[in-house]
This record gives sequence, structure tokens and C-alpha cells, in this order.
Amino acid sequence: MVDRRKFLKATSLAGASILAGNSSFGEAGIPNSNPVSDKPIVISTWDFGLAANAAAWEVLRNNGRALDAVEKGVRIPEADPDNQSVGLGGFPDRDGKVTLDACIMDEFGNCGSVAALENIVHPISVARLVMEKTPHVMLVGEGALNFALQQGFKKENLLTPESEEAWKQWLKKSEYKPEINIENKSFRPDKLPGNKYNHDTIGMLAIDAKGNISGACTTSGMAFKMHGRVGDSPIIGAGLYVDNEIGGATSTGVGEEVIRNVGSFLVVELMRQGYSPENACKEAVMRIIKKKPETAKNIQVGFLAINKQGEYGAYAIQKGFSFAVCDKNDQALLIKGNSYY
Ligand code: SD4
Repeated sequence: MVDRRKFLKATSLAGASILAGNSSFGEAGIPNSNPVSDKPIVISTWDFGLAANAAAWEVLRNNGRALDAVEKGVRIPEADPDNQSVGLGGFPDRDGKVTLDACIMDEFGNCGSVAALENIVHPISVARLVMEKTPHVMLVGEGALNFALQQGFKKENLLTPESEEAWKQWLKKSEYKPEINIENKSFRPDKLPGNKYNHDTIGMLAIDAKGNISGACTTSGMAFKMHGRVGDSPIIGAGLYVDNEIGGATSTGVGEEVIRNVGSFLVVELMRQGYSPENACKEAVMRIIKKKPETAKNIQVGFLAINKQGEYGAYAIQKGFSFAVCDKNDQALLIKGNSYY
């Protein structure tokens, strides 16, 4: 049963925090304040977020809307053939098909999503049109593809020779085994921003100059998944959630564990109760670990969050989860998130 006294304490502290514009309390005395940034600001998952943030920043610094910023930002990794876990060049499923998942959410609670979409380079833009032009939230598979074609998107082959080769190698053993931090493994370091890493599912959260929050999340999903498998990334509440009064959260890693815990919604609700972004992410990670400790030892899941005041934070099961931050003070800040292990 919920301890009503504790609950009231948490919610009243949350109220105080919102009024005061900071949050200096936390669960069980754990420091509960995170870096705070002037608006506008954009944050996104993994090292690759640096390049995506730069594109989003162009919108934000010109007083653009956070929604436009996150769409523009995540289109960068979607179009990058050297990035093998988002969009063009993404690793295929075990049948050799590249199937993409994406979702987007704005400051009014509007949202749109596509899953298992094939042959379209920019699933995030299709998701936005699902949000804006249909009475639905989510379109999948052939229905999503037909909608995209009706909206003028072009069909393209998303399987690059490099990803096809990786799939052929994988077929030799055909063992489905999600690799920890595959997102930050280097495939074409010479071609990547900062000459460093190759990357991932991108989850991005932005606050614009008016203080409005939006988010986007896009991925080719787990490499060599079953055909038809959908992860957390296109599922509102799991891979992404935004509440303009409170903040936003997004996730990366093994989506099944995020879905089981409705991860991003949980993070936002914890921030509503007064948790700092990092502590909220940590609590969501702890739920995953608590439910399946043996599974959690061998997988990665990371959450990234921002609150209405512009405080941001992240937490992951395993070491190695990074995120990128961009605001007027620092356009290329890369932070290593804290982790359980
Ligand atoms: C999924 N969460 O499809 C995605 C994959 C991912 O870093 O984020 N990889 O489960």
C-alpha cells in the first residue's frame, strides 16, 4: 500500500521544487540536484547526439519550436549510413530486412509513432505526420509504409553493404544476443563526428525559448531481432514521454525491459514527485534490475531526462552510456552517465 504520509511529502516537495525552480531533496537523502541549463536546450543519447544536437540547435537558437528541433535533430543519424542502429544503414532483422521504429511527442501531449516501417529513411518525419494528419497515434508495417508513400516519401533500400555483411556474418551462428553498448562501438570512426564512435537509437529532448518541451526517438531496433519485433522506441510512455508541465524522458537499450516498466513515463512521473532527472532515471533502472536481476546483469538500458527547469540527468544499468547536451553556453558537451554496474 502507498504510504500516504510519504506520498504527500513527496508531492508537496515536488510543488516546492517547481516553485523554487530547483530540486535539492531526494530519495533517502541522495543529493537530488542536476546540472541546470538556460533555455533553449537540447539533449540526446550517446556520442552521436552531438551531431544531432547541432542540427536541433539551429532551430532552437532561431526561436524555433522544440518539436521542429527534435525532428530536425534526429534526422541526422537517420540519414547517416555509417550509423548502424538508426535509419539508413541500420542493422537488419534476422531475415535481412531493415525495419524502423520512431515516435515524437509535443508540448500539447500530441504524439505520433511508426513501427516496423521498411524502406523509408526518415521514420521520425512519418511519425510526425501520423500525429498531425491522422486521427491515430501509431501506424505499423505496411500501413505505415503506405501512409508514408501517400505523403510523398520515397521508397529506398536501407540495407547498406556493410550492414548486409554484418548480417551475413551473424547468420553463421544466428545467435540473438544483444550486445552491451553496441551503440558506442566503432565501425567507421574516420567518418564520425569527433572521429570517435558509431552509434545508436537516438532519443532527443528539447526545451525551446518559450519553455515548451518536445521529444523524439528513432531506431532500427535490436540488431538481428525477429521480423516484426517492435521495441520500446516507438511506444509512447516506454521509449519516450513528454509532459510539458514536468519534463521529458527517453530510453535506449534493450526495449523489452523498458516496455515492461513503462520506463519513460515512469521517469516523468518520478520527476513530478520531486525526483531530480538523474534520480528519476536511476529509480527506473532499479525497477528493471529488481524485476529481472539476472537479465539485467547482461544488458544495457539507459534513461535520459530533463525537467521543466532545464535540469538534466541520465542513468544506465551498465557503464558506457553517454549523452550530449547543447545550450547557449556549450554547444558540444558530452557527458558520461552514471550507472549501476
Ligand atoms: C529497441 N531500444 O529496439 C531499442 C534499441 C536501442 O540502443 O535503443 N538500442 O529495443
